Amino acid sequence: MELKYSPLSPFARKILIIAHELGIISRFDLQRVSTRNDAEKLTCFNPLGKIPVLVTDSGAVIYDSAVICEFLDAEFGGHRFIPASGLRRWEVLTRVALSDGVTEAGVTIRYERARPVSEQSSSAVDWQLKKVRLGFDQYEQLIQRWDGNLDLGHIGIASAIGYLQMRLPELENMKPWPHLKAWYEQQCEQRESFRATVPLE
Ligand SMILES: N[C@@H](CCC(=O)N[C@@H](CS)C(=O)NCC(=O)O)C(=O)O
Repeated sequence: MELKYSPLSPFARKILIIAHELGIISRFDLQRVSTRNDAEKLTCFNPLGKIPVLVTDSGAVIYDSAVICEFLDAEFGGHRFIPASGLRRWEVLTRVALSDGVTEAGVTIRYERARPVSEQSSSAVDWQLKKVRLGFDQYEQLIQRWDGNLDLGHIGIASAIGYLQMRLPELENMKPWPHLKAWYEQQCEQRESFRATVPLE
C-alpha cells in the first residue's frame, strides 16, 4: 500500500498511529508529498489536492483520513477502532467528526497565518479558534468518562493536540483543559504508536 502523506500532517498521523497499533506499518510504502510543490502529483489521485491519500495493493484510491482509517480498521483491525454496527458506531463516528473538525479549524488558522500579514484576517482566525476551543471543551468532558478503550475519535483528538499545542500559543499549552492534557500526556504520549509518529519539523 502506498500512503501519500507528510510527517507534519495531523490527519496523516492518525493513519500512522493506527498502522502502528495494528502492526501493519511495514506494509506501507510511505511517500512524502508537499501539497504545494507536488500539487499535480496529488490531484491526479485526490482532486482536492489534500493528503493523506492511500493507494491499495489492488490500485484503489482511498481518501480522506477518516475513510482510510475505517478501511484499515475493517481490513486489518477487526473493527477495533470503529465499531462495525450499533449505537456505539455512531457515537464514535460523531466524535471522529468532532476531532477532525478541531484539526481542520486549527489547520485553517495555520494557513491564514501563512498569508502576507496585510491579507490576514483576525476575525477569521477568531472564528476558527472558537471551534478549536469548543471542541476541546467537549472532549474535556468526554475524557472524564473514558473507559480505557482507544477509538478513532480519541486518536483524532490526540493528533489534534499534538499538532495544535505547539502551533497555537492561544491554547496555552492545553492548560484550559487539564483532564484532556493529563490524558494526552499519560495515556497517549506513552504509547509506542504515538512515540513513533511524533510530527517532525
Ligand atoms: N478532511 C481531510 C483533510 C486533510 C487536510 O486538510 N490535509 C492538509 C494537510 S494537514 C492538506 O492536504 N492541505 C492542503 C490543502 O488544503 O490544499 C482528511 O481528513 O484527510
